[in-house]
Amino acid sequence: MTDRLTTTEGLPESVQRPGYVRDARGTGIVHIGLGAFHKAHQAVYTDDALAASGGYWRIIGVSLRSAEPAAELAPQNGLYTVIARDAAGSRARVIGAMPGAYCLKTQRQPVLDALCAPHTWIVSITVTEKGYGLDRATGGIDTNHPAITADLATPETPQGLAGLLVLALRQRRAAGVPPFTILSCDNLPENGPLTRDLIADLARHAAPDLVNHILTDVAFPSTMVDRITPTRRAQTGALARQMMGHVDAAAIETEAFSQWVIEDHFPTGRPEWEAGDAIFVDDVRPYETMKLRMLNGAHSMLAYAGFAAGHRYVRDVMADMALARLVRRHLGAAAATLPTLPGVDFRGYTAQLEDWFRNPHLAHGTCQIAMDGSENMPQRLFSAIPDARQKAVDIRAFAFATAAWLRHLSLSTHDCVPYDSRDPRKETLTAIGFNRTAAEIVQVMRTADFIDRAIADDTAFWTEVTPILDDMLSRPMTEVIAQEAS
Ligand code: CS2
Repeated sequence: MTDRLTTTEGLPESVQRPGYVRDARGTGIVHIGLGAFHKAHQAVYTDDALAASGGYWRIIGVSLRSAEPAAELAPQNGLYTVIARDAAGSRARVIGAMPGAYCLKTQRQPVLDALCAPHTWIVSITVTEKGYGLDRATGGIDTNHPAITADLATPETPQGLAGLLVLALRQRRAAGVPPFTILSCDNLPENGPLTRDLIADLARHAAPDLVNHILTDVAFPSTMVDRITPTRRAQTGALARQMMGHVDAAAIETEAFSQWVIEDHFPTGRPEWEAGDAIFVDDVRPYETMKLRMLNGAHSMLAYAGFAAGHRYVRDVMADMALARLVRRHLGAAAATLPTLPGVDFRGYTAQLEDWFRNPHLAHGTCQIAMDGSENMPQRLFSAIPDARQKAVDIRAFAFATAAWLRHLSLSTHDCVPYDSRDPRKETLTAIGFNRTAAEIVQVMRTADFIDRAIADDTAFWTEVTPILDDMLSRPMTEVIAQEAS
């Protein structure tokens, strides 16, 4: 029987391992949201930083609800393998940046102790868009979000991100410990200020005397993060065992490319993430808008259309010539809505994105990307429309992507095979999208509270969406795609 990965001793030569003595490095970061993405991204940059210049920057991982990520890491001394896959092959790297991890739901006190420790200088976050509990219309808390409701009712035992941060900041202040810097790494526009306003709004209700402290003393740098990281599949374990000679229950697969653009505003210090090629800038926004509209926007379009056309993975979508053409059209339209970005060539970026999407070694599920549309579509798709209007860019690509999303809400393929929708607004969306005509769906969707008023009122846009949706609901998606691409 193969042993569990517990040490970096004796691993095959080909495996990259931490370039520092793990136990000599203390912890300085608490990371909330212990999914594959964090393990493939920020933790890797931190590993590079620790190897390059040391510092007390190891990471305590926290998942809010699932006990699994911490349980997987515990018997492995926090070690896990990142397998980067592309045409050049598969490369395994053991990450040592995370000595331990906890689950808030089952291990509340150790989580609070870690957040309140004076040596915790950064709290980073990847809880996905739906984890914030954000009311998009106000930029404050969504009082219907289950975690926000819970945290307002019982602020001393928070369950969600905002409640946890407010309590930790409150306890730190009471103990005379300066606040940590809060670093959102989710695909949300202006994720720094967005997180600040959310936390401040929760405090307004739960701890009013903390609001000023949050707004004036806590730093919230913005970031743009990028690394395509599918959820773990059954074969990931077998691959890890083959490459490492050990069982690694926490192994993940990811693409070889990785990017991190960070606003350099860390009054409480930070690791030398430049060592992993992170880029520090004064203003992240142009990068973030580019990534959200191009990579993530095209991802959403190809996931909704590709899923309905029977494509399981992104690589299958890219092998469908008609759909690949629509991906290119979408990328072109999204790029045309953006302001120029010095040093960035959108055509080159488009070619790179197509290459990453084609990666035959990555099993990135269309059903994975097709989750949480109500949280994703605003910044990925809808935000481009006013700019498209202003720059006289054809909105057809955005109308097609929107129709594909709305078609997904019908919860049944053209052959009447049912599937489930995964979205925090599932009930509302099902009521909108199930068993209705295209015109009815569009009409109701335009009144939804998560759609920006300017977009909802753009009648010409919705007039373009309706016949495409009608087609998608009445004909096989492959036919609709072929016609659209011709
Ligand atoms: C994807 C992203 O699942 C999705 O919605 O669009 O997770 C995407 O893979 C990452 O943002 C890439 O950095």
